[in-house]
Amino acid sequence: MGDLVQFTKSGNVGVITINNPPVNALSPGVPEGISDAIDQLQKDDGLKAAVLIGGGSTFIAGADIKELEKMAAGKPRGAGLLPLLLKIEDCRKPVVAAIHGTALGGGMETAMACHYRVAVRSAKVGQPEVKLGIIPGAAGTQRLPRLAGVAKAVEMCSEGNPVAAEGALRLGLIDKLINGDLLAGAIAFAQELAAKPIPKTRERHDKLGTPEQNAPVFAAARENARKKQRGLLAPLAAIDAVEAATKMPFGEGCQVEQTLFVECLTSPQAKALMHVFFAEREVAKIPDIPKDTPLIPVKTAGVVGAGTMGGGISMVLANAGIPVLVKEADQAALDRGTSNIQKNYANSVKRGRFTQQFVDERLKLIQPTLSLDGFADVDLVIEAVFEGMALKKEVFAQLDKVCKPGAILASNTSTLDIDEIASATHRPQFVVGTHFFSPANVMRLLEIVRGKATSKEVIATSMQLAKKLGKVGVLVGNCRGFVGNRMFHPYVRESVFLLEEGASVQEVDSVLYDFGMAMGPLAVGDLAGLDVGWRIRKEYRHLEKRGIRQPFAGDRLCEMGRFGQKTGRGWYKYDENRRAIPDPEVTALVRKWAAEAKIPQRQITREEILDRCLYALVNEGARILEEGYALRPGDIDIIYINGYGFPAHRGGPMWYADTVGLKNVYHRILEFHKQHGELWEPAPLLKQLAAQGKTFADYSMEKRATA
Ligand code: 3H9
Repeated sequence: MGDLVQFTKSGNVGVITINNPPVNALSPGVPEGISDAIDQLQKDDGLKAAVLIGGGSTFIAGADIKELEKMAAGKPRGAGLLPLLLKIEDCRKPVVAAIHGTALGGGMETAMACHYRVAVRSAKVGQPEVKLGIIPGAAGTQRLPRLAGVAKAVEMCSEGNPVAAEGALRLGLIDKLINGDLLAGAIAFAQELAAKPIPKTRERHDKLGTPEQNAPVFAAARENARKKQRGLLAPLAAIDAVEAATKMPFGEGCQVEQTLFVECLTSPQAKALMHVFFAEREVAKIPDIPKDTPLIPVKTAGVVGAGTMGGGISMVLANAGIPVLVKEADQAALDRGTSNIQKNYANSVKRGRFTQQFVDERLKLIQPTLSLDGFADVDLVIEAVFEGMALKKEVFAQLDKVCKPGAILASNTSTLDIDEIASATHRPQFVVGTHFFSPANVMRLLEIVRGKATSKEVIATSMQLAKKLGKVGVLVGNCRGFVGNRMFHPYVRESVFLLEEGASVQEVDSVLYDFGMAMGPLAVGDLAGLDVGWRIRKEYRHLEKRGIRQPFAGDRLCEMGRFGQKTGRGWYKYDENRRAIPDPEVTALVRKWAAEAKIPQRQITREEILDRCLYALVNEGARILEEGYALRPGDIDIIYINGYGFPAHRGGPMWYADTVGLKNVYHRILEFHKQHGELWEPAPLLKQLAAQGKTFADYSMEKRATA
């Protein structure tokens, strides 16, 4: 049976324990071990039933995604899990799945092939495969509708979200909740089964509905998937597979599922999403910061600035249960900030995200103030004042005087030099950048900026805090714009250049939207406020090299007071519901300005729009990587997916470049270099990898090997 699965006895109940830490994935050896255990159970006349349970903190969290990655890359596939699950289901003695932690994917499929399922209250069950670009591949789409009904099965398989144990009990996915010790409860439950039937999920039909009942469920699910999971193949495939369960016998349904599973598994989307899964976990690993680095307890916090960012950050802290003082300079600004926080929470209640009780408790944790007095006791301060170096330094000098020794002093700057900010204090080792993305209470990304003196403890604490706040923390180096905004700058630059050369606002935005970006770059500018970039460009104009083309149309709009959504006009016009309407005036103005600047006008293809915008990201990303401001290409991908609306099913900009082929990307950049000059100078790392026929992923692997 190997080390991964143990078979023991407790009276007349066999106990099959899976021990494959950390999540008991169904890695090679686990299915074989379970199969051997079922053989032993059948053979042993002293045993009446069995419990299948996970050792450690969880039941089975699914197939081993590393193995799936290998299959996706062409490794021949074995028999899969299906035969084992039939063997469990056909066992002549009842098998009870005892669930704690999570039963996900193949784990859920295994549990559904057992005859009964019991769980602790904190357990969760689900079919999250679509999040990896695949669908359940071991009859999950066939057994789930038989247990939970068609509508719930369609939802769970196409959206991928787990269900908590109590909900699963109501659905019939779980037969009993166990209070107290799970194994003891499951054994007691198994002992009661001797006189009971041994139900086979695959033989149940009572919840499969009629064609008339099911047709609207499938139609609505497809419409929903097309809208909310735009461009993704797996959700639609999952719906097709569940539909097959309602239309054909179990065995045939499984064949349909298999065909769709393999189609999804071998698609570029699955490869990209599996990359994202592992990259998201790898960002937490920082080579020079060991896992056991001591953490600074963060029990209380202060936020300086109650504007959009400060207010959002205060909510994020309060949502994680951390009491927070929010400081503003004057009463009017403080009142505005407090009222915005209240409005945001009220909206969350309206949308069903939070209960009123949760919000009331959070609001009690947020304490507005006009002075820094209370800041003497807090463990962490996040500064979120206006983006200007002089002001930030003034705030940090005050914090240095007021805050207790050992408090973390963080800046929410999005572009400024964290070392210069730290120089205003006598404790630069406690200064760190925590760059939240707007709206801070919604966006998952948190760039954690490492200054040259930032201590390992402060970095480790910031990374852990990100997790506690429900964010993905990514460590970045201290360069202008850090990683995300440094790359965003050339991306937006190209989008405006394209306008100035003859493309329309809608053309540029629609190409990137159709690629899968949450919004086109120009619509993003309008949302964020065109004045933000304009102010930064003015501050840094002295650093621009003379004679190099700079985009100007956005700045001209700002000069006219068109700042985007907040002024009702930017690249688009906005109606009272903030819906974007194309504005012919902008087209005419850009044409006029381009003529004055003698920029030749031409027809621009969709392909050029896409390549110019995306390769601008990739080229800058390659520089950042080579200069060491991002640890890995995967870190850049995670930043772009979680902070900039890059489609996860494309894997992030660096992964996307790998899929296009770095040689192709490099040659296209060379063309742009020839046409548009210095701004398109290929990054040396890109040039090198293209010449070697390598990918960013190869580069990352080699770096890891030599670290
Ligand atoms: C599937 O089952 C297909 C089926 O239909 C069958 C077809 C035949 N495999 O997230 P964490 C690693 S598809 C391999 O930080 P948490 C993870 O990389 C699968 N490795 O912990 C990390 O490694 P490291 C369907 C896995 O407590 C470590 O475990 N199932 C797997 O925050 C800890 O992970 C899923 O999609 C795996 N399946 O969250 C579930 N899972 O320490 C995917 C985790 O080296 N997993 N690892 O960085 C999860 O959602 C979360 O990991 C879980 C725990 C909720 C379980």
